[in-house]
Amino acid sequence: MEEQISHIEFQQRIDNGEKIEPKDRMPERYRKQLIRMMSQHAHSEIVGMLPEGNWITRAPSLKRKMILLSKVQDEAGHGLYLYSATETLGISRDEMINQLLTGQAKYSSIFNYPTLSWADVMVIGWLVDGAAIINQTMLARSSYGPYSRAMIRICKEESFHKKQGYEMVATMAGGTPEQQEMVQDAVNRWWWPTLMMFGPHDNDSPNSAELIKWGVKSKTNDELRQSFVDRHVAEAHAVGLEIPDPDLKFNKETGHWDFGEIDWDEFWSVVKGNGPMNRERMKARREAHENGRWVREAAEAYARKQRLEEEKAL
Ligand code: BYC
Repeated sequence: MEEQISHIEFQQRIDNGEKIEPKDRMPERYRKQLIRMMSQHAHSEIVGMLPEGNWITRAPSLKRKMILLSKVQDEAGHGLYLYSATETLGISRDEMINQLLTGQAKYSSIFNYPTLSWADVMVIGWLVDGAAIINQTMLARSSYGPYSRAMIRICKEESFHKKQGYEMVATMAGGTPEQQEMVQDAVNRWWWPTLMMFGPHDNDSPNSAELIKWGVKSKTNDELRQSFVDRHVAEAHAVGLEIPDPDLKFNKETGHWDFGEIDWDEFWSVVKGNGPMNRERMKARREAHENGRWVREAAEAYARKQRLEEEKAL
């Protein structure tokens, strides 16, 4: 009964728009759902450094190299804010990393596709960061204080990433026929995987109803996907690019773009670990974790030494 009352009180706080803070009482299921979603989000930021990181040494100019380096570094920062925010729910960073490296935790499907040309870097900035910001602007209003605050800063940076991606796309789309072909090819390969980032259709999304009830999400997967399509079709057409979807059609009655069906078999295959780059991505993360072991051990040894010295001085 007591548990039931606390559930009602908790729901009232959510319905009143109050933020839930780490030391507040919360249903165990709310805590678990947040750990699942926030840790997956953190992993996505870190694994998401790999596809673009692949082009840092081959950027076409010093200016582009510096921009790309900063962008990839920003993604690392996003991962770190999100791991810290998730730690406030009572899980350690070690446990989260272990869940990623042993395949128990997911990360976004989008990062399991290869970056075949420099144009992929531009299109990731435009489409992938563009999708991320639509989703994350919603999450900046999430009911869990540390998650929503982390999102505010992340959204500012993602917004800049998207602008730089679109600026590069627009430049290349206005270039030579070869450059136009290269950027169109990248759009053709990234469009559908980007639509998949928003997750399964609402009818097939087991977590959405609960997350919406608790104010973690305020829009459904399909609503966010539609906002993304509406915004990005207009941006593509503005620079003369085509969207690779024969069913794409403006619907005057709804005021939205209708679009074709996503290949859900491909989506689930990637989510289950069988996408084009899943194995390489996990191998890279495992190696990075092993190669960084000495740094973690050295930092721990230094912290121990500092503590002992502080104790001696007391
Ligand atoms: N990929 O019930 P559903 C970035 C899973 S990185 C893989 O709808 P939910 C960037 C889902 O986890 C930022 N799995 O779930 C970085 C669930 O499985 P579990 C990326 C997916 O939680 C570098 C099952 O399918 N953004 O911006 O209501 C460079 C059923 O789904 C995916 C985030 O991480 C997917 N795409 O909604 C550039 C956003 N979709 O966990 C850019 C934070 C679904 O029950 N996350 N699944 O085993 C979210 O907003 C939500 O968790 C999702 C899924 C929309 C992803």
